[in-house]
Amino acid sequence: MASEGSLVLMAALLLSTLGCALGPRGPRPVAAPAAVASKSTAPAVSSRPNLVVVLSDDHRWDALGAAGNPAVHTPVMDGMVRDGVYFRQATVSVSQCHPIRASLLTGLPAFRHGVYSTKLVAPGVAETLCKRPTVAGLLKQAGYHTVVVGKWHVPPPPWECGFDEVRTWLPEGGSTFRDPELVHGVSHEHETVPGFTQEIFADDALAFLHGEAAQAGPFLLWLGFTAPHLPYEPNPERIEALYAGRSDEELLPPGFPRDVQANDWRHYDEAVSHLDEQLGRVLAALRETGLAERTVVVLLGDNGYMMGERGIGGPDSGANGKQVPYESSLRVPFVVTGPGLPKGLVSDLPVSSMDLPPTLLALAGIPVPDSWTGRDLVAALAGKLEVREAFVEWSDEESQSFGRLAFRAVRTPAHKLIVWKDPARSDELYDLAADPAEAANLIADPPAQEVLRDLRSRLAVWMQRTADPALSWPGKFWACLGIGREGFAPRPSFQSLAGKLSRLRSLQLCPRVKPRGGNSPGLFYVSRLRRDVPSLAAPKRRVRTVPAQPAQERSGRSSARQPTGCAQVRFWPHQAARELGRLGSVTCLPFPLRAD
Ligand SMILES: [Ca+2]
Repeated sequence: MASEGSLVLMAALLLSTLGCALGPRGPRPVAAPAAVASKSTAPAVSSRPNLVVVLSDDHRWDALGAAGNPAVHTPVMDGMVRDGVYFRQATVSVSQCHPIRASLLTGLPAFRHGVYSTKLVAPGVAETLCKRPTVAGLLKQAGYHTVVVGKWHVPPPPWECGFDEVRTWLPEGGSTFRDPELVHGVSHEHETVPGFTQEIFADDALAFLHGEAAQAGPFLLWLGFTAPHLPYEPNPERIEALYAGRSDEELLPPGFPRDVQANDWRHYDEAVSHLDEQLGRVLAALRETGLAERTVVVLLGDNGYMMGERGIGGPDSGANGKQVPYESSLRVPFVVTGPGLPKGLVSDLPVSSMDLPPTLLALAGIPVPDSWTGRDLVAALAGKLEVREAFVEWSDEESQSFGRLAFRAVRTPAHKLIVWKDPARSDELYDLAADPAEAANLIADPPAQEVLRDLRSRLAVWMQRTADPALSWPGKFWACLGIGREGFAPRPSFQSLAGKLSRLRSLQLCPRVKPRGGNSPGLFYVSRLRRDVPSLAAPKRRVRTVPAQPAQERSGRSSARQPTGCAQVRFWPHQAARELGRLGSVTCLPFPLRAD
């Protein structure tokens, strides 16, 4: 974990009370990169606007003209970008239809709600998922008329999840692109509906928008298209004509590798364009009915798709072209338009799909549940809260078809850290600005260690805040000691942290800390265990003191010395986190940090 002779302090938190806070919800204004257009004034959003949430399916970030891809034809989406806010760094919190849709409804990470993947769902989720607060349920309680059309793909049916009106819907994850088998209303009976699937959904959305309930408002319209998810085709001839006469090479987006076996970009782009056309019909209906003036429209891809990059999602991959923590799997189109929102604002804030649920509630003036991990993006645009990074998970560690590759990741527009559960698999750090293809893993690159420490600290804080069970992954998130609940130092050094810790009455660190490599339990030294740290002074089952022992006897490293008068405390990190967390002023967080 650390080089010989280095000091590793298993800890990372600083205190707001010590004047060093940089809390995850800190009040610092949004730092807008120079390339980003920004407004100096806070947007004034209309009171209780209608909300239309349009979900595209397996929609890569760059399958969008406004993303800089000249090959794909998306005039309607590009128009939304001109009319609203385009979050071009948006990522999903989990890259698959089933878990992400449960997250969008419940505001919770997959590891919390239990829909881990299409193949792994915690027992009883169908009965319990929508017993929790949901976006639709909370809006309904607040007087919104809540309507669903299109792809659902959540374990309980929509009427159990807060929807008043269930129109034409697809319970499952996918369907044919023409003459699909769909369900009408509160039913589980499928019937074949003639026509193109995207048009059927748009037709039904239009039927609602032209009705009395829409005019009465306010409403939530949850509109799930199935494009451009497999099978990509058939699409209408007028859509096919958009790409006729162009070579496959011409249809690759800029930046897509030319040396991989690419998936079917022609039909994928057709599917995007057909969706774009149908979205245009929805937006036109909003204008024709006068609803546009009081309606916020969100376009969000539910996950990306690798389309053959890194050998993933190629021609024979079926639907398994996502799940992974790389850019084309995680990044999606995310555009918001509506009254009072900025127009033509291109934002590089590292927003997440997890931010949509609280943003919807905030737009409606509804308090956001404390358990929700996302951020109100309207407040972020106004500089009222900070959006510094996005977090990503894959929590299905059992399904062979997804590689049994559970991970956590933290991403900024500049960098990404991926931590795999598998201890044999190297973690990954990428400089996204210099290396957007994520070709060079910088995890062991000496100049990158400062960035690595920073991202680890951010991930640690988030995992602690969300009580992420991945804290118990052996050998990954072992051992650290932090102080305070409100914030952390992005790069705490041993000296600075030891100095601050020494000001606490409860606990003092020894001046030297010896790293302990390998798996948990972690090990750290404290010079004194005071009576007001009862769970350490009177150790419990897994938090216990052990006799002092020269470090070189364990490690054979002569440079490590047991500090005189210090005690060792051996602990399993997640239990220690819990024990220390009870103290109020002391919280344990994962990840070792190298000392100065
Ligand atoms: Ca999807």
